[in-house]
Amino acid sequence: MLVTGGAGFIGANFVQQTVATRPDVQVTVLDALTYAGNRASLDPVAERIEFVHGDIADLDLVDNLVSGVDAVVHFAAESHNDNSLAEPWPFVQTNIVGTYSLLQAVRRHNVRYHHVSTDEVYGDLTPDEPGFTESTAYNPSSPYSATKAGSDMLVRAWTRSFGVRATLSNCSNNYGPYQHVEKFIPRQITNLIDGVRPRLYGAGHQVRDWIHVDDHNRAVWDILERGRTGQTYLIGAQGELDNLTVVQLILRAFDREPTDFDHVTDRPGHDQRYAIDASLLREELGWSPRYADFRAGLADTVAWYRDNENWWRPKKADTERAYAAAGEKTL
Ligand code: NAD
Ligand code: TDX
Repeated sequence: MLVTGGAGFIGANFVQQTVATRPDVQVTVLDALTYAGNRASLDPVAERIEFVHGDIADLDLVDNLVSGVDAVVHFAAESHNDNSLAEPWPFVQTNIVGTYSLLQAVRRHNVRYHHVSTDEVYGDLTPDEPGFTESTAYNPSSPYSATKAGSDMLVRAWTRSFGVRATLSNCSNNYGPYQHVEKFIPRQITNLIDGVRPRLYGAGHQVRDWIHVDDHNRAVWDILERGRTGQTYLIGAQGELDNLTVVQLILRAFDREPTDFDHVTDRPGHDQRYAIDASLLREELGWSPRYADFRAGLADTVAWYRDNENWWRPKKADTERAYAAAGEKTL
């Protein structure tokens, strides 16, 4: 199996889960080791996998790697909304051109392909609307979500026009170990470890539908093994919480007062609410989340960041400098 983006957050957890639970699967990781990639996230399985340092948009490299595998699971992406607002070009290049490169290779070699995508392609919801389903119309808001939407459309077209054996999944917000400190939950946990107050965009009323990364990755395996070709599956664990509540749960884990955070500049075009209806995945493939309790999963995640400072420390100062350079200010 070729796993792209295997040195990133979800990809590294996928590779670790795969090595632990499926000893018959041989994994090759292809990762460009951008600012978001970290070889150390694969240290626990380094002896059990092959690692290739390279770009998914490199057509010859990708063609060569794909020719030797039975399946491709495509996680590699530029993944952070705030970065896509500051500089959109890498998102177009990696998310769209990179996906094109993989699709051409799986088409040529008739290799099974699974495409990992996001619920953000559907835009956002008002408080009363039902959750996204597989038939919700695409309506992306940010350069990040627009390029993910574009990549999904390429997959659909290559499936219909060229018979590529592809499945797609669109998942909600993930949390868990090995997530980059630019993202909401690890940023606040590592701020608190450093004695810095959490940073909440605007009033914090935006809602995200949280899922533990291991539950996401078990769903990816279910789809890979039993999903229907051409089908999209939404992945979510009924984990809707507003950002203010999440910050206050993190503060509680550090025995700090619930008001001990700062409101900072809001994100332009900030999506208000995401929510997933995962009925198809649950009913057709029998998937259900193991981390039904967000508070327990969050406690594990806080413990992981406390225990693994060596992993995140090298990225922390640069990340905070980038937020300051982008103009983030306390309100
Ligand atoms: P991440 O930013 O942590 O990791 C991305 C990885 O891709 C990094 O290791 C990076 O080095 C690699 N990469 C980037 N550009 C590359 C290129 N051109 N060639 C090869 N490798 C490259 O991202 P993540 O949070 O693990 O997200 C993984 C996938 O899951 C993405 O496709 C993302 O859109 C999707 N997703 C993420 C979430 C979430 O909450 N994080 C939710 C739903 C879907
Ligand atoms: O410091 C912060 N303060 C804050 O209030 C940060 C970094 C974020 N936020 C808010 C913005 C969002 O409403 O928290 C929420 C979550 O922010 P992110 O972690 O940046 O995630 P989001 O923009 O929702 O996108 C994530 O989920 C979908 C991933 O980064 C995407 O890759 C995935 O597709």
